Amino acid sequence: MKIGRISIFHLILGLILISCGGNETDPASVSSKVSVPSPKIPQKETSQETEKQIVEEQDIEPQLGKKEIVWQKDGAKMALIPAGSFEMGDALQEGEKEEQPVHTIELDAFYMDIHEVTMEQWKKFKGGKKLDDWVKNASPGNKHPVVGVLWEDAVAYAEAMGKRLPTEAEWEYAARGGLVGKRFPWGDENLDDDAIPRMHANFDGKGGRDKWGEKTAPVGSFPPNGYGLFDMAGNAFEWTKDWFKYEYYKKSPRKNPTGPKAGDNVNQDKKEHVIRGGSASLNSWSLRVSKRTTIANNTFHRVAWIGFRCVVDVDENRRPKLRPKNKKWDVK
Ligand SMILES: [Ca+2]
Repeated sequence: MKIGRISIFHLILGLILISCGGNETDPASVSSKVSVPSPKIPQKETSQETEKQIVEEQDIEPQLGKKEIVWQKDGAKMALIPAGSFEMGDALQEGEKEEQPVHTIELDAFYMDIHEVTMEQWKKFKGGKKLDDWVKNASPGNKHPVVGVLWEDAVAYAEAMGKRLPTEAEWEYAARGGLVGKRFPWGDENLDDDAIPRMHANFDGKGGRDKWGEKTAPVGSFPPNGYGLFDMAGNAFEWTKDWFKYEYYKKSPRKNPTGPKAGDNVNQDKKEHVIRGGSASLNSWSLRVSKRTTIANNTFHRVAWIGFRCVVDVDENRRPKLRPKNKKWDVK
């Protein structure tokens, strides 16, 4: 397996990272209302209670059947990922053992953030709390993806916004963008020659459209995939909801799998969650859409480039489901 460069600098960054974090969510200050950009609200005299109800109904109804919505709470654009089935895993049989066996998965529809959560969104969530210098160095600007995020903090953000993290299966299905059995979100071209991958993703080094060495690019700097999702390959690694277990694919349920009950001990006898998509710090091998990654064996340097994006469930009418405040996402 090929991995990116490891340096003392990265190891220091990683050590700094594991000493920070913590859940600073203020659930009382959030809601889970969604809306389109300019919902029309009837101008008529009503009681406050009735008016609130009308506003919420007006906000939600226009979302029906829309391929893209704007999530009110964090301003994120979200794309509808249609219900369907796909072959999960490494159909090209070129990757790691944990990417096998290829197995059929059926998923309900959901909405997914079209971009990784940005520094700007993260700063608002954290109440302007100062970010570590190394995070600002890796993602130098508000439109860059937030990185250096612990899984627990990503979950806290998602819950505060009335969203959740994607399962590993949802992530791969969405990243494939409707393509079947391909290596990357855009197709199969060139694994060893970086020329084409650099037209589609920010990974270690520069060239073509990739103007960013090991730093992240502003979200949306490369073309979207077939579902309108940007940066599913490269830029920031993305947390998924699932624990990392090497042999999970042998036992995964077919319909809406939510990962194993517990992961393998991969990081100095610690369990870790799955990260997906590769990052600005690793090479094109990690951009493969079936590649499963975790923070294994003290490779903390990878944590520096971990961000995330969120999803929202939809009901049978493809309408976003509102998540009650303070309700923990139950994966059972
Ligand atoms: Ca790059």
